[in-house]
Amino acid sequence: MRKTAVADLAVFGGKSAFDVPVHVGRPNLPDRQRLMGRIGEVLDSRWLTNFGPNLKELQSRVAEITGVKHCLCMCNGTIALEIAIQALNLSGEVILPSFTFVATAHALQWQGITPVFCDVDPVSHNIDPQRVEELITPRTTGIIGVHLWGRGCDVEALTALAKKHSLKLLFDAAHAFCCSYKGRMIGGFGHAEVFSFHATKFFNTFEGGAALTNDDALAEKMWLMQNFGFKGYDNVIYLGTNGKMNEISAAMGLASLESIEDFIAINYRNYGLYGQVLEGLPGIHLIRYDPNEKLNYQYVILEVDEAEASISRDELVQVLHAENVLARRYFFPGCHKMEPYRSRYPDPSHRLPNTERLAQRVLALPTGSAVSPDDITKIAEVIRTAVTHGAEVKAGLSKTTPCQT
Ligand code: T4K
Repeated sequence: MRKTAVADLAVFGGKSAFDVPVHVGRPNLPDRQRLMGRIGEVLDSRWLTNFGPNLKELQSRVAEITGVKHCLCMCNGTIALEIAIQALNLSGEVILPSFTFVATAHALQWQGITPVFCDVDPVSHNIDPQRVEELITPRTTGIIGVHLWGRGCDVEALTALAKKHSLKLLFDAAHAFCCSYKGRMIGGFGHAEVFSFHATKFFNTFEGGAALTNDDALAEKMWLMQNFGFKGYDNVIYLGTNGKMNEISAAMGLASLESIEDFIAINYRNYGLYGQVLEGLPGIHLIRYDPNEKLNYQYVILEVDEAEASISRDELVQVLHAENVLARRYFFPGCHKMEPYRSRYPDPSHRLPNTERLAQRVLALPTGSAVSPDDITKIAEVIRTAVTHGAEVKAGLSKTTPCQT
C-alpha cells in the first residue's frame, strides 16, 4: 500500500510498510560456501585461536589495503582502543568528542583516565580542533579523534596540536575501514588508529577490530599486551589482557574481503538512491560525502531540521518505527549525557552546543546488502508523507507515547 495520507501511516492505525523489521546495522555476509570452506579448514586444523594462519593473513590484507606497516586484529574495536590507550601510556585527561559511540569514552574511563569532551564541527560532525586547544591542561596526555561516519577528521590540525603540546594522537576509526582522507587511506594517521569489524560495520568479523600503526615499538607493545603481556612462553613483560581475534572471526574477515567492493557498491547505490528520493524535502538533509575520497558509505545519515520539516527527528523516528523501519538516533544523547559521565562531570553542556544540536537532529537510516532499492523507495515514501503533513503528524503524535529508542 502506498502511503500518501496521514491516515495511511502505521502510527495512526494504517498497515506497517514492512511486515518484517528493516534494521540499521544489518550485517553484510560473504559468499557462504567460501566462508564454510574456511571454517572447515579451521576445524580440521584444530587451531582455533592464538595467532593462527587466518588471523595472520587477515592482518596482512588489512595492512596492504590501508598501506600501514602494522595491523593487529583483535577481538573487538573497544579492546583494541583500550590496548592502544594503554600502550600509548595515556593517563590524566584525554580530549575526545562527545558525539561518538560511548565505547570511545568508556575505553578511557575503564582505565581511570578522564575523558574531556570536546565539541564537534556542525558540518563534518567531527571533533573541532579549535575547541580542542581550549581544553588542554597540564593533565592532558592525548587526543582521540573519531572519523565519524567514515569521514576523516581534520588530521593536519590535530597532528599539529598534538605536536605543539607533546600529546599522543589516537584515532577511533571504527567507521572508517576502506575510507581515505585527502587521498590517503585511513589507518596510518596519528600514533595509532583503531577499526571496528563489528557485525554492524560494512565489513565484519562477527565481533572484531584492529589497531594499526607505523611505529614498530608501539606495534610490538600492543601485540604483547593483547596476549597478557607474554613475550615468550613464561615471560610476562607488560600488563596485558586478552584481545586476540579467533580463527573463525578471521575466516569471516577473509571471506568478506572477497566481497568488499560489492558491499561498497551497494552502499553507494543505496546512499545515492536515498539522495534522489528525499531530494527537495524541506528540513531533511542527507549528509554529504566527498566524491574525491574513497568511502564505505555505511552510514546514511539525515539531519532533521524541525523548523523546516514541521516535525522533529524524534517524531519522525516514531513514525518510522511504527512502519517497522528501525532507524537509529546515533549518537543520542552524546556521551556526556550518559553514565558515568553525566554524574561524574556534570553540566559541560555550555561547551558542547553543536553536539547537543546534532544529538537532537541526526538519524541513521537502514542500508547495506539487506536493504533493496524497493525498500528505500518505501522508506522514503513514509518520510515524505510524514514531512509533507508535518503539522498534522505532530498534532496526532502529541496524543501518543513519545519515542524511546
Ligand atoms: N567507536 C565507535 C565510533 C563505534 O561506533 C564503535 C562501535 C566502537 C568504537 C566500538 O567498536 P566495537 O567494540 O563494537 O567493535 C552497535 C554496535 O554494537 C557497535 O559496534 C557500533 N559501534 C554501534 C554504532 O552500533 P548498538 O548499541 O547500536 O547495537 P544494537 O544491538 O542495537 O544493534 C544495532 C542494529 O544492528 C540493530 O538495528 C540490530 C542490527 N543488528 C545487530 C547485530 C549485532 C543486526 O541486524 N544483526 C546483528 O548481528 O551498537
